[in-house]
Amino acid sequence: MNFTKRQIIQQILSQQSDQPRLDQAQAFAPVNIALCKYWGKRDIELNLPLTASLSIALPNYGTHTQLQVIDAPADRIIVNDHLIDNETEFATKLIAFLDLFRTEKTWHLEIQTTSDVPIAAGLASSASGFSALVLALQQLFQWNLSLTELSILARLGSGSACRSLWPGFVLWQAGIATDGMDSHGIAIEKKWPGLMMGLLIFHQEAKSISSRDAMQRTVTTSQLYCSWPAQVEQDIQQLQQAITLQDFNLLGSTAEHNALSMHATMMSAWPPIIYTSSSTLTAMQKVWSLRAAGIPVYFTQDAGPHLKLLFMREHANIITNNFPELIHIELFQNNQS
Ligand code: 2P0
Repeated sequence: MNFTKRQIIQQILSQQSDQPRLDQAQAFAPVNIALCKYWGKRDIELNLPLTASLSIALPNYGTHTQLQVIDAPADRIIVNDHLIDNETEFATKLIAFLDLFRTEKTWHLEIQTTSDVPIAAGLASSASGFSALVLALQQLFQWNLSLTELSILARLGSGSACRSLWPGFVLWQAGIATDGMDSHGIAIEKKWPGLMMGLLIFHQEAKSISSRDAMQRTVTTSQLYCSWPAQVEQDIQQLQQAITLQDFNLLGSTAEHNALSMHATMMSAWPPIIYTSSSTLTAMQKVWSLRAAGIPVYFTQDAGPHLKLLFMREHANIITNNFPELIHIELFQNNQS
């Protein structure tokens, strides 16, 4: 049986209010970067993945969302202090998601969303955006849903959003249920003081293809895609082992191998999908030269040309010397470690 998003939401909210109980609410959710990627869906409507994935949250980068109930015939959307047209792609997607929660006695909201991700940083903000939104809705409607249930709701907005409800490492288990009730994020409690991520941002034109379309094209046309589930199974095990043992080389090498394997499946899709640019390749070669010189540094790459470097705090200086433009992020800060 195929389920619709609305059926799943009704199931989750069956005992909960369908009307706002407060006038306003606000929430924050972090960006997450996958160390083992989500690439391919078994259900396009519900954003159910073909495989598990595993991510790390960026503590100080994410989306802040404020909701205010308004007496108006439509929602108002304000992004980084600018009112945007409800016909834009961003607004259409957001309003369509809110529509799923509206019943006959309807309500409208002013949604103010700000992102502390640097402009054009190439960090998909939809994951932190949808998770901040469901957290804010929970407050506004005074639901008492668990983070697991909120993760399922966020997944209906954008798959990877289900990993943005927790700090630190998060596993998104693929699940097998057709209604997707077993497909959500699970926090991995282990902290790793000193672990760092560096954002290496290259200039980017508008994306030639969305990750949503790119993953679907890969699943349907790439002969290499059939090798991806086995790769993920091995990589998730290795990442879990690396996190448990705090084995940095195992973590970094698994993440880098996983990202390159994902890009290999895309490159073998037809028409081919190549997000890598000449700047990406130059930076990869620099990472490999540093490793050959004994500096433990690895990269991961998402659906864009930018790289995210993984390294330990003790090597931050030497890495900055080699990549002066790098944005450094402590993944586990003092109050979290
Ligand atoms: C990830 N990406 O695991 C992978 C790696 C991009 C590359 O999740 O269609 O915006 O909304 O479920 O979550 C980006 O895809 O896709 C993504 P939808 P989403 O982070």
